[in-house]
Amino acid sequence: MKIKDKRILVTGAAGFIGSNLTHYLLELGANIVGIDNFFNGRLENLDEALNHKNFQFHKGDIRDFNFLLDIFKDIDIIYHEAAFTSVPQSIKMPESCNDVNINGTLNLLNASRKRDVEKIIFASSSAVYGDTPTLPKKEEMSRIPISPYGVSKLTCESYMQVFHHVYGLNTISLRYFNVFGPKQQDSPYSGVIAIWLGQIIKNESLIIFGDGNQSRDFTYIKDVIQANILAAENKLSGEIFNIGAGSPIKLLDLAKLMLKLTNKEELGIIYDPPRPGDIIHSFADISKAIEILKFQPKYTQEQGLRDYFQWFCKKYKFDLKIK
Ligand code: UD2
Repeated sequence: MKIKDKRILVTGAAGFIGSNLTHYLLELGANIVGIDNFFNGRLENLDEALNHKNFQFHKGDIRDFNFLLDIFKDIDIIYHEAAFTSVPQSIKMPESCNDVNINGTLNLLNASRKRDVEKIIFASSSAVYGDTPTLPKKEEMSRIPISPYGVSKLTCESYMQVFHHVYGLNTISLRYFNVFGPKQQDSPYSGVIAIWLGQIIKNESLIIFGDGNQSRDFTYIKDVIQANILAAENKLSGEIFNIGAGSPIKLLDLAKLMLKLTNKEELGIIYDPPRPGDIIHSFADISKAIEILKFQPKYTQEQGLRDYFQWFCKKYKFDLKIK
């Protein structure tokens, strides 16, 4: 199957991952239908796509079944990136997280069945593992989420598998590990790298929640896109894959690295209390994706950070001296 010949629906197309995916797929020559309700997404993220002849955009919500049926015309593949994405926000608003992530995903699956969609690739999360002590995380290990967000992603994975087994729909879930890169927004509910870059730009100290010994397997967006293309081209269905860099970094080391790369070491670090619902360590075993999907991450965290900072400076005309 060649993805460039396909008609693809991207949910959450104006969000961080959805918009990066949309632009890449357009470059490949695919036809894209993008949807977003602008809860997290921003039209600005779709700048270069909006005038593209192969791109159609519809504002709407995945919880609206009739909206989905209307726009599901000859869709071959769905990349389901629309989500309630923030762990701390899910702790404040568990019902909203449940509604968007679980009910929205179920709606999408039902609409896909009705319209004979070939394949759905679902954006899951390493949050499904929770804080179980064994590292690195392998797909078959126990999953004990510790936030409503984690519960919602785990439930959606189960729905992906059930729709594969019961209705014969082709589904794949990709468990993303802390994705970062261009178009990630600096907001209190965004990923830490985008927040810290915002602090660097404003010449503020970087704020670490906790002692900075927690670690994450930060994964560059371009590697996540690679995984999504491979997942669409693979014939397997009902499967789940970890998608990470496979190399964890402590938050304190990440903060120091970001300050060093931007020549802003003088800004320093401030420690705030730990965040409730935070996982301590997260680290992906990506051998299944390497073996079956032929996934091969190309960016170390340092390379990813450089690429991201360079994009940011060009886009927003900031003059950071990147090392
Ligand atoms: C990220 C994703 C989530 C999910 C998860 C997978 C975002 C917003 N969230 O959640 O969708 O896929 O990964 O595990 O992308 N931190 C600070 N200072 C800050 C902000 C955060 O120290 O200003 C810490 C935070 O306490 C945590 C770590 O940085 O220990 C990562 O936080 P995050 O919000 O970037 O990502 P996470 O792992 O909660």
